[in-house]
Amino acid sequence: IQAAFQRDLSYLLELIGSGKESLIFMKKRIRHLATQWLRASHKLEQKLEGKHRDQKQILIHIGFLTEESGDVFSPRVLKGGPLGEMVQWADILAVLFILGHSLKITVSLKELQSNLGVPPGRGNCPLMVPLPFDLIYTDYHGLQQMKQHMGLSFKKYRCRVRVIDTFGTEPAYNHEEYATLHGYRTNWGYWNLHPKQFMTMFPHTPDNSFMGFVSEELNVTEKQFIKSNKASNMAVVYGKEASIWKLQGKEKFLAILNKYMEIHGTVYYETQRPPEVPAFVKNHGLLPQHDFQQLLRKAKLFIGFGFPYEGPAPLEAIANGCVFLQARFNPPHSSLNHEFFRGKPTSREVSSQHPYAEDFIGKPHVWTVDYNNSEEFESAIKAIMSTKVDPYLPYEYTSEGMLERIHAYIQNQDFCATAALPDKSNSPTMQSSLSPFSLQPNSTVLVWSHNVSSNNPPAWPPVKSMQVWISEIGQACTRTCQRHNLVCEPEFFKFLNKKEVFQQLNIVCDSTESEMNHLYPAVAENIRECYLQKDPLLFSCAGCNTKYQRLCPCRDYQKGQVALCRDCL
Ligand code: U2F
Repeated sequence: IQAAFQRDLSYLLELIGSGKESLIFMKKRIRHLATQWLRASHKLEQKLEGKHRDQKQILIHIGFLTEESGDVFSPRVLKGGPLGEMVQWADILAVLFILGHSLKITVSLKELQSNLGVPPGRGNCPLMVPLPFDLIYTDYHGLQQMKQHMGLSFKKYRCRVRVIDTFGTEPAYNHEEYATLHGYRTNWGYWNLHPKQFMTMFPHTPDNSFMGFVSEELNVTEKQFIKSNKASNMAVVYGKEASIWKLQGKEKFLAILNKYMEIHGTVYYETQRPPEVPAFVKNHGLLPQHDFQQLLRKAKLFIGFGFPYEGPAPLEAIANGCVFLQARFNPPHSSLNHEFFRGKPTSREVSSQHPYAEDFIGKPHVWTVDYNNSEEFESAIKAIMSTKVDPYLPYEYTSEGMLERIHAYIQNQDFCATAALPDKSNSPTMQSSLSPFSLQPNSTVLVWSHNVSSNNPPAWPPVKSMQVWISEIGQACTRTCQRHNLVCEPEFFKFLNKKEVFQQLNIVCDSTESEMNHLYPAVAENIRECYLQKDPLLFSCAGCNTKYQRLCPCRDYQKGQVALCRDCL
């Protein structure tokens, strides 16, 4: 069936149900952003020019909101607890609904079971029940519940699952056998999913799919108004929980800030002012989302103290014309050295409170400085106060951008097909075409030189967006591609994982081995040893080791929409 854009959001609000504080928050957000969503849906519809879109049957099971997983978030919605996840789920619901798919939404185990067709009380039944959904969006908690309650069907249908996973899961942690053998086991498990089935809040690693969320958009008049009404000496502190004010050493930089600016906070409190918040700070208490945006519209500066990591608020601040000032982390925080990331299935190094803001946005909107260096901090404040900055929102965080991206995933990502036809499906084509790549003059880059015709479904992203680069020793593919203004595309590893490709790259291999290692294909230059990847599930953009130069499949991307290549729509 053809999917038709669906614009009556009241039906979605009904589907969501009510009761929990978290659901109320999500519905309020959807209602508040309704006009923006509708405008975006018209724009995308025009852009797609009537292109056929399949309508999917979709189950959305928000595991972290179920009582069975403890539902620790709902009671904290009004108390300064994390809202980022709720923001994202609200937007996911809006997107899937507007794109015209048929949705079922569950936030309890009972509803999940009844939608899956599992008879209640038949928890671990080994039955093979046909799954009435093409796609299931859930999170790690929901995944666990499905595994427990779907019996044998779980294995068969897990390729239809999409896991909303804030910080991401790297391939080395996802692969059961590999994780167990090499110390990548975590509390979140090793699910042997296709790594692109994990969907993150920011484009953290190209190994996963970037889901994202949206920020409120402004029209030209609003932007003008904001610009002329900015209070150049007003700062808002990032953080709604009093605990962030416990940060050691904050007195020094707060004193400097206080010399120049009036400091505001939105820290939750019950009856009294939280003792952690100094008296010179004007605390508004936790604000409803919309009021928080209004505060940001007046403020010049949004300042982070180092926590929470990678939340939505800095994007909202920048979208409302604030400059975001944050601390550089040196050394970077990661699961190896920081409590918050410990046990998370990623080795990503977080170089500041908000690496996306640092790397994808940067100056003049984002300043990342060393807070221990008073001079650097003070001169940043002065410079910020005297710079005029326009409100800015990257396209991928607009409603149109998110609709477009999720549309592209739904119509093109098919992990069930790959599961049925593992990597080998591409070999015949590769072998029959002797020179699938052509060498560029500087001899490091290979580009796909002609169309591949085969009976297999066409690759997505399309192969013509591929460029192959060899990493420097000790460099991850993520970084290698970035350095060439490209993005690593793990879907293309299968085209590189061949002996011939080493030859075409002029790499001399005295021997070639095929092993399970998330850094392969790679070469150890000094010993002229080449390595191929034995298990496609381990293809990984992330990861490096001082022994290897990696073969990196990079691709182009649309400006402001890193998830999509130029010809991806
Ligand atoms: C992040 O979670 P947080 O909820 O702490 O992230 P924030 O960036 O603070 O923003 C969440 C929303 O809170 C809203 C604001 C944001 O959309 O509009 N808000 C509000 O409604 N009222 C206020 O007074 C202030 C802000 C992240 F998203 C999670 O994934 C992480 O688990 C968490 C820890 O790193 O950080």
